[in-house]
Amino acid sequence: MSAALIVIDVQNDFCPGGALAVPGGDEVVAPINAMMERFDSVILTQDWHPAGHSSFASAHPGKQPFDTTEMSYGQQVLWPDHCVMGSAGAEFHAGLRSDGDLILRKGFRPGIDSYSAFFENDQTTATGLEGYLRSRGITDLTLVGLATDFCVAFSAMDARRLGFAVTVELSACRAIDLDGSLATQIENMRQRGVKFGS
Ligand code: VGL
Ligand code: ZN
Repeated sequence: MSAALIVIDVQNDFCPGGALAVPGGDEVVAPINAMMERFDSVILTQDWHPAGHSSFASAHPGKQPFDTTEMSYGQQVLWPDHCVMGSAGAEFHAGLRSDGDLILRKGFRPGIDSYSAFFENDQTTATGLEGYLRSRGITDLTLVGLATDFCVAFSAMDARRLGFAVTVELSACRAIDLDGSLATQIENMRQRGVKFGS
């Protein structure tokens, strides 16, 4: 058994003062740093969008942030512009240890969003993370970071679908909670066999 800590999107734009601030987003930094020692491997992800990305409300005339739209791959929430590649908002929170083994970027294709660290929102375009984990013999994943009900949840459920053992450490996650999405996604994760840490 080999275990990895996967740190999802602990970036300035998801922290207080950022473009898509998650309430208490910066509170995850200290517990995540403390957890890193306990894992064989630490992997960090970055939400990484080109300017004008199709998940931005600003790219859809007449739409406001948090409206939804229909994309070729299904329904998509439209977000404020965030995590534009190379911008300060896309950088990791300055207090986060970022000396992990792998930094994986996602969401860089203009026409498709990617909440999950494994597959983009069409559920088929792979990021390559599965191959990285398998070729290193990693079987058990603990997920932490932002946001619980979007990128953490989608990553956790994809990981279960791929056969990994998955724990989400909720004390080191914070949620956006759009229209009850936190409770919905906790239940979805539970049904798919995701375990929850304290
Ligand atoms: C995320 C919304 C848009 C996340 C990323 O990291 O949970 N949420 N892009
Ligand atoms: Zn995004």
